[in-house]
Amino acid sequence: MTAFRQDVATLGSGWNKTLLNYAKAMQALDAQPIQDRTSWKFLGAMHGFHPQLWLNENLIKANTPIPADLTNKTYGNQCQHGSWYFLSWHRAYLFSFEAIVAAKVKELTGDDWTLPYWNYLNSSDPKALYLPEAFVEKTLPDGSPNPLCKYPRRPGIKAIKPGGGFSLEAMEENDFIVGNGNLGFGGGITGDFVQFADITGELESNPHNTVHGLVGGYMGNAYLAGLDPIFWLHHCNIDRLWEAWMNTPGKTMVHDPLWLNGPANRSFIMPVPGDNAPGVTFTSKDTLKGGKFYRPYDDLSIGTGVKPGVNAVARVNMGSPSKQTVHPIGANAAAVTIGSAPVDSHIDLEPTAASSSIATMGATSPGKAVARLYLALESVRGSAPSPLLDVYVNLPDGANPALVPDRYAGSLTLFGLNVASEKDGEHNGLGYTIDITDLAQRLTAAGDFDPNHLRVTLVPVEQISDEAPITVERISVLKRSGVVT
Ligand SMILES: [Cu+2]
Repeated sequence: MTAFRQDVATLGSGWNKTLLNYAKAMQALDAQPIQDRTSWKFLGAMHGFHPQLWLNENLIKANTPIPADLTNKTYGNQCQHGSWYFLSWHRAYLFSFEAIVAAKVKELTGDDWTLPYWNYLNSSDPKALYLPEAFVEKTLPDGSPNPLCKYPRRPGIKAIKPGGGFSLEAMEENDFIVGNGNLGFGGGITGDFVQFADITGELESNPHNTVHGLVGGYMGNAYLAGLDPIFWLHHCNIDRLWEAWMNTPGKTMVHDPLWLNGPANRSFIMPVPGDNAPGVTFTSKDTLKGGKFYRPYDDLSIGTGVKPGVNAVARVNMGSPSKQTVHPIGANAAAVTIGSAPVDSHIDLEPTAASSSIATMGATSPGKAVARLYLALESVRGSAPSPLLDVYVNLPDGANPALVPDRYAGSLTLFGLNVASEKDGEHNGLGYTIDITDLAQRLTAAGDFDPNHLRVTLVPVEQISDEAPITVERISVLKRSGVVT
């Protein structure tokens, strides 16, 4: 491997050497049986594995022996989502994958190989939203089928086409985990191993989940996503965004031993190159700088929304994350079901807490109380793999949401909802938060914020219908409080 992971856009158009070698290695690994821990399918199944679905998709046959590694709670179904292990687990997953592909490239061509990243939020690159050409070409230069587009995506996709919610806003968050763990950059506290836990971190929600949904096909289903070769370039960029965030002054990483040494009840494990060589177990701290699963990047500024090393805090610092508090200041009365039509839900607020939130939101002087407001969608469940939901606040009666963009709170790609809703006793649906601080300020300025209540409208956009509805157990408003430092 060469030293630094690079932006795929800087490696040359079409079949540059890195992507041609990637294709050759992928083809060879994809031809290996799933019993090999370095096979393409085994690597994909480590993210998510559902035997019946894989059978339906013709990825395995009825008589394919399924390696015990995939079903005995060691290697299979490990991917961590809705959890503070999301970033560390995926970082080690990338490292292991990159080493296995690099070894195959070496064997086939003698070349070194490093996993590149897809810098889709690089505003200085007009082609940033385009999948690299090599991922959409029908054939390799020699005319044979292109393995990099072997598995399905949205039909005809050449570029991702984001709606309103695709952004680097997560990078403005200053804290990996806040207060009791309901909010933050990196996901909710889960001391134990949970493939899909309950609180989605800001970076995971957007751009991570968003890109999974926008590419679609296998990328839109956590049980299949790891099979699409573009998955790895996407996650490489997510990993780079985390690294950029950690290197920016004013950001507070988690130092809890539960995170550093976790999970508590089960070891994460990754395969290494070689024929079923023993895997390597690890904890989150092994993925940090100096750890055995750490890899550096060529650049942490372009397309990341931050300037590592430069003290330019985008958002007022609310003090030590452990001293900040997060409290619900209102919730709706009952679970809501969303089918093919938008659904309104009414939230009664504690008026004093709501008013004080509004009054302190804009605080910037050190020592002053400061607040932010969030909508929390708790225990969201459904059968589809990545439904898309738009969320609005205080829409005027009967208004067409599309015509009232100033009431738009955000979009949620519910990536992994099918996994998180499995009735296996291990899953409880997924939780999401949307920062509505700026929106509440806009509403206040327009005279449309009533501290006694809020109306939330959930608009189904994709993969939500009367036949395949989603349910939201509770919608609450969270007040995050701190002191400007
Ligand atoms: Cu992912």
